[in-house]
Amino acid sequence: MSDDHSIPQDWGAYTATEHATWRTLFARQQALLPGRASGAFLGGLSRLPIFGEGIPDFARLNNVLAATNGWRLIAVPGLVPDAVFFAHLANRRFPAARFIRRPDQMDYLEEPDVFHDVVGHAPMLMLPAFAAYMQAYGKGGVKALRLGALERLARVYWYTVEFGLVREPAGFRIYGSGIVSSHSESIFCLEDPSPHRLSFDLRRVLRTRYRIDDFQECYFAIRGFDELLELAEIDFAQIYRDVAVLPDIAPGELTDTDQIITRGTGAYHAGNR
Ligand code: HBI
Ligand code: FE
Repeated sequence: MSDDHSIPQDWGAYTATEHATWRTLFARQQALLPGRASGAFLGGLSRLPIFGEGIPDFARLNNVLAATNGWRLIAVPGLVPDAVFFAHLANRRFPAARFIRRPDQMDYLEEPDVFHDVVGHAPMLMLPAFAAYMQAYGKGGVKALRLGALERLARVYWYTVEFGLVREPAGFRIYGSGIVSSHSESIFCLEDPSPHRLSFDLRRVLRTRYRIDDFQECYFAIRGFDELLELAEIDFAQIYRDVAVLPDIAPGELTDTDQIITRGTGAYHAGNR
């Protein structure tokens, strides 16, 4: 492993079982995502050489990603340190895990694998506004580390890149990678009465804790991808100072100023505590 934590993908070394895991995961999402995932996501996916047969070769994906918005996937063993992660994003390199989950982890795993990283993240990198937002997040991450604001900035990533919804003319749609790569959450986030759905608000999101071990209790919907592009142009330093004096908000909590789209019942998590 080099300093930037990259490793060769070594596509030829994937086993038949690993390709079969991909096929199962991909077929499930292919059946679910039309009508649930955003047009930007579905369009990006259709233009990439990502298919149902097996784990894609990053070199082939990179030919298309690089020619479109200058992004590339680089293979990594798994989670990389924050500073390394941000440095890659700032240079339009997305670190994608090489490994795929075991057959007994089809429905749930905490650490991102190649299915999550490729199916979840690569399609959105085909959209110019999103491609710019991700790079800005990398640059912002480097600054947040210096300002001691990483925990807050990470919430923005979580509630947009990983678990974001977007308003489309026909209704709310998914663009968050953590949702589009999850069979159960693709349904839960849009259809279950339990979670809150709120309009995205930067200061609100910077204060909102999140759970990494279960469905989200709150989803934030953007008006469109221009809203993310606007975030990419803001200087967060003053905003960090503003929110530093305000209390954090629990994942399932509502506040007086929330722009509520649907108020959740909280029933799912109440039954799972
Ligand atoms: N590493 N490979 C990988 N993928 C991630 O999504 C990732 C990471 N390291 C750090 C990280 N995410 C987050 O902690 C930051 O977004 C805050
Ligand atoms: Fe992710």
